[in-house]
Amino acid sequence: MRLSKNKFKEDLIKKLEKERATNIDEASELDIYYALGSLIRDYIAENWLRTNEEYIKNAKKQVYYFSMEFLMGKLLVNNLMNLGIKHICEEALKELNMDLDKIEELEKDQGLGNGGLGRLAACFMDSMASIGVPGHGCGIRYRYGLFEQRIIDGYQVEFPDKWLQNKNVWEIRRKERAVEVKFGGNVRVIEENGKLDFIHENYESILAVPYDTPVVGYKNKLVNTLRLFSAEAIKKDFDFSYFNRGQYMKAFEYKHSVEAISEVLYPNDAFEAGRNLRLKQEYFLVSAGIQSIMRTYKRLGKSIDDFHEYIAIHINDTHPALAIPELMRILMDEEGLGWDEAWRITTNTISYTNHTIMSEALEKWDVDMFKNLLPRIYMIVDEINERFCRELWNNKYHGDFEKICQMAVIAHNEIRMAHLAIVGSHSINGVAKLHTELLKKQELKEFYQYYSYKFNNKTNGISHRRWLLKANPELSKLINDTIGKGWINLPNQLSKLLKYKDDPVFKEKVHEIKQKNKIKLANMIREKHGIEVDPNSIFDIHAKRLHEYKRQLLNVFHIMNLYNKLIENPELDIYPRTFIFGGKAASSYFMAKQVIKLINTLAYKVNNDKRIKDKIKIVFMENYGVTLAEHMIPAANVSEQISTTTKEASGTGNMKFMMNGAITIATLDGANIDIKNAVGEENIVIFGLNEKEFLELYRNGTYNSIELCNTDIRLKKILNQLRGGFFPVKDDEFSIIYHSLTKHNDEFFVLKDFDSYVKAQERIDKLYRNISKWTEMSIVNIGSSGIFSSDRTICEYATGIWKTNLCDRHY
Ligand code: 8GP
Repeated sequence: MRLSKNKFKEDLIKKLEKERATNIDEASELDIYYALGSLIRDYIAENWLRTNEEYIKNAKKQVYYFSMEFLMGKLLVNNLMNLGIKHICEEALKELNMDLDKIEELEKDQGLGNGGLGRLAACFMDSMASIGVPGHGCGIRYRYGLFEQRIIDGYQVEFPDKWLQNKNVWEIRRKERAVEVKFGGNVRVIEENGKLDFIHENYESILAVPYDTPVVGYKNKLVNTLRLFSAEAIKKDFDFSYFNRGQYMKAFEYKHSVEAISEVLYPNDAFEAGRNLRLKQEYFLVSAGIQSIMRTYKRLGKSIDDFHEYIAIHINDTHPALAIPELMRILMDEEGLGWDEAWRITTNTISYTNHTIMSEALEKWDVDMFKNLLPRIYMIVDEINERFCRELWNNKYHGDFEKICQMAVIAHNEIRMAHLAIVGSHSINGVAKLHTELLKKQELKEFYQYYSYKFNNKTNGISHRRWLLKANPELSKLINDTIGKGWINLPNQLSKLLKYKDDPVFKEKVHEIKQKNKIKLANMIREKHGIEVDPNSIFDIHAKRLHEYKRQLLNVFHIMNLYNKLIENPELDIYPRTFIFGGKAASSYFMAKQVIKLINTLAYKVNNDKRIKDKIKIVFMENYGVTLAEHMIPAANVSEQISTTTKEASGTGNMKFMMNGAITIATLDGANIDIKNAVGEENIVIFGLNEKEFLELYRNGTYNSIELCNTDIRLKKILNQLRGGFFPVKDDEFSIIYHSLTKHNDEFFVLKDFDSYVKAQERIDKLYRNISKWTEMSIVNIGSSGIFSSDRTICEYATGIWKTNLCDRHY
């Protein structure tokens, strides 16, 4: 947008006066933050309104991205950037003796997600708006996002994330657009003129109130919407009859039970069976979302028969899979369509992404619980199952009960959400080539054989605007100065950097910027954790959710081995290294939490051992989230992407790190493979079992972890150290880790890949000594990262799945 610095200052001062009743001399940083937020929203408003009007007027096909998680992070600077006024704002604030970075710190992260899946949804929001796809997010406005992690005595301790404690300047509450969501009760079936009517009665009604947040496209005047629903009681806030009798708890029970639905995000990155509240949340989201879409659709004045021509609904994993029976319900019970017509529309509207093959994440609901909570929806799911099983019987598997039972939507008294999602949608995609192949060949093999035409791959991507332009302003400036600004709209243009990989001046600048980013992170580490780290050491970063398959433990064992070697020989020639970790463990995942304790215990021991002369340092950074990632990633030299092969569906952190010039140490898993193909083998460090070797070993069952330990003295020593005496903790503190690797035969092949990993780390050590060569590799990584922009991914979804207006950009 066009705006002068003076006009901006004027507007800001007016806002301060009007909304904060203060003037520029008296204003606190918080006053400035609120005034700024409100001002930016004003700037956005006109385009937001116009975008919506235009969508309606031109009846453009709309995409609704349904997700239980949106990990948006902070929005202030992102919005300024996308409006094209960040520079003006910075300058204006400077003249007023304020600093935008400081103001930004006051904004709370919108942390409504666990990890990869939620952050992907946020990157997709940015890309849809920026490349011009009419796409909106649909989610839950949890009052508490993912817990705040603090490390106390080395342990993770969870605290509520009160992100809404202060006003959220970005959202607009739209009470008048609230819809009712119904739970429980019973369904009465009436037959009239040969037609069945389903009357849902005795239900409990809950109000779903939308809060809309604008999603601003990059300098294109387009503003999409992220709509998050909050649960509210319909009739009464509290029950006076109880209140008057002094039964205060009882008086508020109803209100609290309703609000519980949107109270807190489940802090799990896997499925937690048997949680009635979670099922409630899932239905709450889809019912509210689809009813609100219906309303918008009605305004178009189009026939209900053409619904799928104008609306695409995408479900982010199976969590919103009840969108299928809910859309069926509305089309049949409210719009009066017959089953076949409703089914045609539903399956053509809905598409589904699978994000993991980890079986613990596969959602299954107990039939009785489901039936009680959602009686009408259950009837529809039951009918979907009946029809699907009949179809299988008639078309392909006549008499094959076992196969049909294997594929059924309901079996063994459980509803299988993945099966429902596959049967009820027209597209199923994995998130990286290997992952999609595994879905086809293994996890969903039967479905692929039956519905091969539905399966496709959409390799993940990240918003290069957030993860490079915003997170790494100095590098972005250098890129602009070198190849122009075209890459911001066309990220593939980053490849123009490749011709500078040998240019000494450019290399020197890239190196300098990395150093500066490292110094900033080192300062942050000192301030937050009181640990002194050397910015000239290699910054080796492992940041993601804690999970056994992500193998933070393998990283720890490598460090323990290095430490053991240094104790034996303090003169050992290793390049100084700072190992930095970040990540949260699910609050119920004891093993993962013990790994955090182990990292911190090791950190304490290593960091305080004078004998090793600061050659290695370890830091566990507290409360990893979007904002912390924005500080850590630009400072990384080494990116740890070391999951057990086949387990990481894609990974997106891997893309963020490479885009910022880190060299990846990786297994051939998920999108690491695609990164390797993009940068070439010589610009990434690969180790470990590949997919074939892994599957073979897994299947033939010959792996014996104890035997391996007995033959590798390094491992033997490390495992012994876990058992007691070595760390200042009680002897059985790490017994769960010890047993997982021995008694339970090392399910994730930590020990198996250890030797290969150590060698790969030795290669990193050697490579870094030649800083000129290293920087060249770094530039190749940055220059090859364009295809990992979510602009490319969204373009593929839009053309391949949603069939919305085509992207006119070339990726
Ligand atoms: C993650 C995958 O683990 C990761 O590889 C991928 O990059 C990311 O999704 C985006 O596609 N999966 C999840 O976060 C996930 O399955 N979470 C749900 C269980 C909550």
